[in-house]
Amino acid sequence: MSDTIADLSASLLRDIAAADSETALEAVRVSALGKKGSISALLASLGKMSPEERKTAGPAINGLKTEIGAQIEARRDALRAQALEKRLAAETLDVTLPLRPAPSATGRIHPVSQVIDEITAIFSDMGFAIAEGPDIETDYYNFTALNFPEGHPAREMHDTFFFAPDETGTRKLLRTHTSPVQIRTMETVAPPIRVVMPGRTYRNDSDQTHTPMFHQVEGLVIDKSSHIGQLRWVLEEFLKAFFEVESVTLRFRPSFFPFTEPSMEVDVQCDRSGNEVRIGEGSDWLEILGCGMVHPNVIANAGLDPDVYQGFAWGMGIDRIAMLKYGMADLRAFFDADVRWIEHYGFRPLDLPTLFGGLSS
Ligand code: 2NM
Repeated sequence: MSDTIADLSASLLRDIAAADSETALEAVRVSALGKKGSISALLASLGKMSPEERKTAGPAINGLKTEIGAQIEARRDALRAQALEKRLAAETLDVTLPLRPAPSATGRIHPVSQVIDEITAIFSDMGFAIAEGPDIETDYYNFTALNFPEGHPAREMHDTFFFAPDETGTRKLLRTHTSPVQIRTMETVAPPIRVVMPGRTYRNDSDQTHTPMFHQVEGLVIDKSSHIGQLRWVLEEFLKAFFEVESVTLRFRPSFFPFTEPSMEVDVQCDRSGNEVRIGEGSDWLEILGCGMVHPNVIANAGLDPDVYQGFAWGMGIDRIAMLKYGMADLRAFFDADVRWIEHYGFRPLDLPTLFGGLSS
C-alpha cells in the first residue's frame, strides 16, 4: 500500500508541476480529488480494509490528500501570478505619447457665427432682445406687410427665390431680408420693443460680393416717442463697439426703402490708404447700413396704432461687416467649406466674445 501511495504521490506531483495553465491544473485536481479521482478511490478502499491495515493506510492516504491539495493550491497561485505578470507586461501604456487634441482645440467657429455672437453681445448690453423667424416666408410677411405694394418694382429688385405654387395658387418664398421677423415681433410683443434679428437671407444673385444665401441683422425700436436722434446714438454705439474703436463719424444720406420714411443710407468714415480699411479715421466713406423711421403703414399692418407708436429700424449685411472687420477679400470663400480657410479665419470655440473681455481678442 505504501508503495502505491508513494508512486501515486510522485506521479501527481509530476502532473502538477507539468500543468502550464489553470485549466490543465484543474484536470489534474479532478483526476486525483474528483469523485472518480485516484485519491478518492484510495479513500473508498479504506472501507474494505481490516482495522489493522486501516490504521496505517488511513493516515497515509489522508496525508496524501492534504499534500496534493496544498500542492495544487500553490501551483494555482503561481500560475495566476505568472498570467498577471504576462498581462501587465503586454498591456503597458506609453505615457510619453502626446495627447490627441480635443475638439475644442481643433474645431473653429465660422466668422459669421463669431460676428453674430459679437452683435448679440453688443445689443444685449444695450437692452435689446434677439429674435428669429422662419427662412421660408409668405409673400405677405416678406413684402405686403412691409409696404411693398403689389406690382411695385421694389419687389423685382429683390431677386426673390419662389417655391412652386400650392393648390390655392399661393407661392411661398425664401425671405429676401430679415424684416418679416420685425412684423412677427410687432404682432406678438407689446411695445416698447427693442429687438435685433440676425439670420439667413436669400437673393438670386452671385458674384464676388454677392452669394445667393447671405446673412443680415436688422434692428427695431418701437415706442411712443422714439426718434432719429436715438437711432443715430444706437448706430454709433454699435459701430464703435463692433469695430473696437474710440469714435466713429457717420454720414446719413437720403434714400428709399418701402418700409421706412424717411429712409437713409449710412456711411462710416474710414481710411483706405493702406492695405486694409480702417474704420473711425481717414478721409474716405464706406457705406455700411440702411435705416429709417418705420413707415406708419408698416406699424398699422402689424396691428399697432401709428398715431400712438413710432419707431426706427435698420439693417446691415453680416458677411460684409465680417469681411471688413477680419479682412477677407472674397465673400464666396465664406461658403466653400474649405478647412484651410476656416483654420485661418475661424475662431477658437472657447474664446467667446464679451464686452468686458474684448469682442475679438
Ligand atoms: C433696412 C433698412 C431700413 C427695416 C425696417 C423694418 C420694419 F419692419 F420695421 F419696417 N425692418 N427692417 C429696415 C429699414 C431694414 O435694411 C437695409
